[in-house]
Amino acid sequence: MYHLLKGLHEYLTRKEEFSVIIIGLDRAGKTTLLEKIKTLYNDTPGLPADKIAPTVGQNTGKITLPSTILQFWDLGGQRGIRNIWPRYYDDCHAVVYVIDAEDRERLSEGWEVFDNVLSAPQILGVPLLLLANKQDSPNAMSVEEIRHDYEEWHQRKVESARRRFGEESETETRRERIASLDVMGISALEGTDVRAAVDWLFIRVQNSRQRDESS
Ligand SMILES: Nc1nc2c(ncn2[C@@H]2O[C@H](COP(=O)(O)OP(=O)(O)OP(=O)(O)O)[C@@H](O)[C@H]2O)c(=O)[nH]1
Ligand SMILES: [Mg+2]
Repeated sequence: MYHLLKGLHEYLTRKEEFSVIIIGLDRAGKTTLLEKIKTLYNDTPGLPADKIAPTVGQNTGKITLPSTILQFWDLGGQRGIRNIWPRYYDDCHAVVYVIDAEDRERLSEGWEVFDNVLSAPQILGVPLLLLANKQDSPNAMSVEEIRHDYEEWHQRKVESARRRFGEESETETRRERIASLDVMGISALEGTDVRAAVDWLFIRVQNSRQRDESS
């Protein structure tokens, strides 16, 4: 009887675990975001911003939400180590792509890399959130400006491919994904809207699990 009740209790209180990868160019603020998430959700606070060094490899962090555990993988964004990202694509349930909204000079490099991420077949159906970080800075571009900049960049790319190859390189799925892309503004440093981003992840991983179960 004890084992039966224990089993039932475990079943009712079990938490499903989802993996979320945090990617983006070096200095976008990925580790600052991860550490802020830890501070906001865990009893043990994450590292303060002045103790964070560039990531060589990965950092991890786990938070517990109702019936759900989110396991974060913050991957280094320097050019030479971006090639490790695809190794995480197969097992991830959501992708967070962080943009430094303050660094206008590196925006197109950021879009180039983002475009590569979007073309990975493993994450085609995976929820993807674009975060315009550093909104605390007076020089930061707003969410609308960031979205607009990406759409313009993308349009230029599609047109140049059409001119060069004379054909439509864009698939319907990809077009839909870009049209429905969610962009949110945050300050990882100050924690502004970080909870809203985590709520988005929580809802989207739950929804995609329900879709998987019913298919
Ligand atoms: N003003 C401001 N600065 C930020 C914010 N988030 C991060 N930074 C700063 O941006 C710099 C880079 O932050 P990191 O978190 O190390 O960036 P990263 O994306 O992890 O970089 P890599 O590990 O090299 O890929 C640091 O000086 C941070 O303090 C933010 O929201 N606002
Ligand atoms: Mg880092």
